[in-house]
Amino acid sequence: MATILLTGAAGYIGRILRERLTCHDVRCTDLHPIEGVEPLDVTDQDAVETACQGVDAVVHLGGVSAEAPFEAVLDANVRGTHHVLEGARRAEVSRVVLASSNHTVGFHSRGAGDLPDSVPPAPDTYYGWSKAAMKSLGALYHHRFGLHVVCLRIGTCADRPADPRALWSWLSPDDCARLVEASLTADGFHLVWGVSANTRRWWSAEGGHRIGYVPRDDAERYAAEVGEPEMPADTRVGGRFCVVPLGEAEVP
Ligand code: 15L
Repeated sequence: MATILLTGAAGYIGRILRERLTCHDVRCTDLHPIEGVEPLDVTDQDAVETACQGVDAVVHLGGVSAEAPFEAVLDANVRGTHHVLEGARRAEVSRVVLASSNHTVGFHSRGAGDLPDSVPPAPDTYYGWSKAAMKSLGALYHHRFGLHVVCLRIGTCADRPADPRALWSWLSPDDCARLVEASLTADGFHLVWGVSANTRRWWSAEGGHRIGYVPRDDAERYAAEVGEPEMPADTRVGGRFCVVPLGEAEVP
């Protein structure tokens, strides 16, 4: 059992982890608190450092999770992650798990063989760019200060796949929790695709195996209800993020 600081705990993945990381002492925080979740603004360095005191690990989900104006992702995602890594270092927290995204490499296309974990950045949005910056900040804090950092390049985390793309990009809620559990014991710096054991997956499973992540769910069981992709299928990692207007937040 570990004491974990969870940022972004009121969001969708936050709820998944609150419900599943029950064998740990999880300190839940969010910019917009709800019942059982304390307020924490990751753009406030002092508040983040205080929240890091006495924890074994930080699981950092907090920030902007879709395309947004440049300044918004710079502040919440890049500065916020800097504050988390710096807070962890100052409070002597040895482990940080960072929620990154497939949109860091959104312009890579499907080719022969699985897309490796080590594929270079090719962000599809300011959002994807900010998540790539988070990853390199994580690497900096690992190399400089020896923090154990696992960066999760999350696909489509959802209760079930909702469209043909998710038949390969889906990360089930249970696999999401398995991925974070594995990340909490991995030493060193790792960048890992956050995806389930989907029959149609084309993102490498190697990095996941290296940290002991064994996904169990497969989007294929929903294939009939989701339907097949129209031809020509979009085979870029980022899907529609490759064409959304740059820097414009989507109206829900
Ligand atoms: C993400 O990074 C987003 O946060 C999420 O809303 C989805 O769009 C997901 O990627 C995806 O690519 O499906």
